[in-house]
Amino acid sequence: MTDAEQKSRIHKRTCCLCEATCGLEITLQGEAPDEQIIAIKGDKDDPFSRGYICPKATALQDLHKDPDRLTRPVKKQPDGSWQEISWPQAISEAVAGLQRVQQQYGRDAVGSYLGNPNVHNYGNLLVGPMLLRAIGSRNKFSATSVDQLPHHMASYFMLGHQLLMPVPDIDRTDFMLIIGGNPVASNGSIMTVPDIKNRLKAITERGGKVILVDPRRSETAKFSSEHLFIRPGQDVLMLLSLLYVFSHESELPALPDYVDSRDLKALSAEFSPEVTATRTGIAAAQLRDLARQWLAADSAVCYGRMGVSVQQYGGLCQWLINVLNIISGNFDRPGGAMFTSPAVDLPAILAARGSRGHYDKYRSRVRGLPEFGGEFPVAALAEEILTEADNKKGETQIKAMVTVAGNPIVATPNSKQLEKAFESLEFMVSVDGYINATTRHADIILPPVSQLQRDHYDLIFNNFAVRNVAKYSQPLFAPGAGEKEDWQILLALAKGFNNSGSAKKRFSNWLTYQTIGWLKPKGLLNKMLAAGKSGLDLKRLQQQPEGVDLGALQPVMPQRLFHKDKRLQLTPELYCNELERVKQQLLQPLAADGLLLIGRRHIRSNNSWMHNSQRLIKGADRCTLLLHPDDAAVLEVADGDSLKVISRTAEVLAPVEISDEIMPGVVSLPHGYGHNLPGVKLQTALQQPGVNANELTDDLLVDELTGNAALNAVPVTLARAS
Ligand SMILES: Nc1nc2c(c(=O)[nH]1)N[C@H]1C(S)=C(S)[C@@H](COP(=O)(O)OP(=O)(O)OC[C@H]3O[C@@H](n4cnc5c(=O)[nH]c(N)nc54)[C@H](O)[C@@H]3O)O[C@H]1N2
Ligand SMILES: Nc1nc2c(c(=O)[nH]1)N[C@H]1C(S)=C(S)[C@@H](COP(=O)(O)OP(=O)(O)OC[C@H]3O[C@@H](n4cnc5c(=O)[nH]c(N)nc54)[C@H](O)[C@@H]3O)O[C@H]1N2
Ligand code: SF4
Ligand SMILES: [Mo]
Repeated sequence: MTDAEQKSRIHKRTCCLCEATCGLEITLQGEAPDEQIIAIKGDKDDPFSRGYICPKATALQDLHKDPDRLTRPVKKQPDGSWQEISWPQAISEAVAGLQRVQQQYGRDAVGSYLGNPNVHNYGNLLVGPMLLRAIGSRNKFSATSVDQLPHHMASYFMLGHQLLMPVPDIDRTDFMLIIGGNPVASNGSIMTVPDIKNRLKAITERGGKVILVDPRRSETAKFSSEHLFIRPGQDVLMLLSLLYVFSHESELPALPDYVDSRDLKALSAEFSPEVTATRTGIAAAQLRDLARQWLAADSAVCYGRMGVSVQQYGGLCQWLINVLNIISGNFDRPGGAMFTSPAVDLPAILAARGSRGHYDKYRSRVRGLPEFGGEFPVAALAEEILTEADNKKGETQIKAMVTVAGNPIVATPNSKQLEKAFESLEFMVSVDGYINATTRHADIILPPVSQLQRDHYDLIFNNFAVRNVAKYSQPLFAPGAGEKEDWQILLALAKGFNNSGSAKKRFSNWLTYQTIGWLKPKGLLNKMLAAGKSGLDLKRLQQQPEGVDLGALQPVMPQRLFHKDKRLQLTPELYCNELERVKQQLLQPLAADGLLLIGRRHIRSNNSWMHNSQRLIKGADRCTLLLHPDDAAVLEVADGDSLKVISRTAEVLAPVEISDEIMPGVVSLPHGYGHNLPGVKLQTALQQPGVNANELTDDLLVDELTGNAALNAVPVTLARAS
């Protein structure tokens, strides 16, 4: 054995980049502090991911070593340059700046935005809410309202808890209908499912069917038995027609006795497949065939994701998907829509503290959009910053922002307007490792350690996994001298705020902060594990770093319902009322001209923040406008030509990629690009900056019911670049 071999070690951990939670096996060589990663592979011993990883996992080492990643707090200087400052100075100036704004304008004058990586970081999940409470502002926003808000709301009204979300039992189903999800590129979402390709293949290999409904014949189509095009934004009509066929023309099993329902025949009476076909593009016969296959299958599940959540009727779509799963007899049973029994039972823990979710307790100031779970829809963020408050009415305008692991300027609709809004802020603090489109507006940036320098437990995604699993990962590398984890930064900020309120309240906060600082998120995690039914604790999990399999999903109903009466509400009033708006829309003729813009994801990309890895971005430009050959012919453009894409909010210039994988009348542009803005420090991403699709998406296009942004089916026109 050579010296080098003797000094190599293997580290096992969960990849925290996306929802699939794959097991990694990282080989290192050398001795600290010069230890080098020599390989990142899939961990074959991980009982859940079974050795699968995607290319992003290998980029974890690039993130860790990225020269653009900040490791010290920085403060913006009057000339726009950044200067490193100490942690004590950074925290105290950050708190002082935010408190100054609150003293002048009121508590709500500080807005917050939490981005997606927060849910992949259990320290942030535990300490983030404390910071928001310490800030004490109603103006809270997050990536939820450009994403899964409709799922939470359907769960809240139907099942009684916003986090009790059904998961497709993919490993046992005989029929899977996927609407508006592309798990082969995204690796699954609200369905934590590592190794999706093999799991989809297994369905067809055991004689089952996978049917995909998507305006694009996506990567997932290759693993499906059938693909149907649907006109973007019309899914609600397809789902209502399925409800029509189920309730008017089919024999359905009896509803479980814990379900309360209105007359489904009456609800769907106006949506026969003949009525909706011209709008959806799915012929009546095709739709009936789909319904027939679904009901004939021994077990079946319908799963809908971004394509149906982030559109004008996202709320209704997710409700209807649940309704169809329930009435077809596939709820809470193997092969259908099931629920996890997680080792850390987040819904139960939160419910015990009185937190199941809430809706429309108050509304946003400018547009009057409803809060959900204490957050406003992010489509309303820019207007809350830009619209002057009427002081006589006691209104408060947002004058300062805190962003934590978020890039709203690239991630949320009408980016240009949000940029203008952020430029007008009096003060801004970002907890983030990069100077990007959003954080360049900050006065102070507080950077956390890299993904490999912290421990990990999947507090959220184990709740939405297709098997019951648990796994704890130690940090691979210790934080460098003077580096902090996210939770330490958030806790320091929260402590800094604790100088107002009564002496009693200040003392109780102080006690809480001391306890967290002492226990650390790890200690809290251990307590939460102990409170669960799995019998696991941290010690046990640390003995098995490849993860523990707790078995297939089990029936849990009706005990797991969170409504006090243990009833499942199939047809909550507000959903039924919302159908009126759909009926009105049915009467309007379809716009004859123009195209509809939808999004897309690529396996080598992750929202806006992984384009700084050369390993990932290499190859052809992926930020292209997909266009059907018929539409290309009308415009007389060829592959690689640039086209102007014009919407109500902006126009961008994008290179064209002609393909019949996209439906005629539809164009697709991925999100997460558009890095070439003044001040952005992402040297690798800037080599192929792309354009920001969210300059085209519209803050005024929202699902009225939930407030979720409608980022899909945005009307656009195209023009040749002069
Ligand atoms: N590689 C990679 N993986 C990721 C991410 C990433 O950026 N890159 N992001 C992660 C995040 S944050 C999330 S939330 C998940 C999302 O996971 P998914 O929802 O699986 O991801 P998308 O690729 O957005 O899939 C949406 C699909 O809906 C289709 N679609 C668009 N409009 C409509 C419509 O009106 N109707 C129907 N029926 N379909 C429509 C699109 O063509 C697309 O195929 O992915 C996660 N995983
Ligand atoms: N048009 C269109 N827009 C979309 C979507 C779409 O499909 N189409 N998808 C939407 C979806 S599903 C989502 S989830 C949102 C994502 O919206 P966001 O979460 O706002 O955006 P991200 O691109 O994920 O940016 C994450 C930020 O967190 C930082 N970061 C990464 N890891 C960490 C960490 O561990 N700690 C800290 N403190 N910071 C970290 C990164 O540097 C980056 O600045 O985008 C949405 N926007
Ligand atoms: S699919 Fe890729 S990014 Fe997602 S957890 Fe697995 S390895 Fe990580
Ligand atoms: Mo997301």
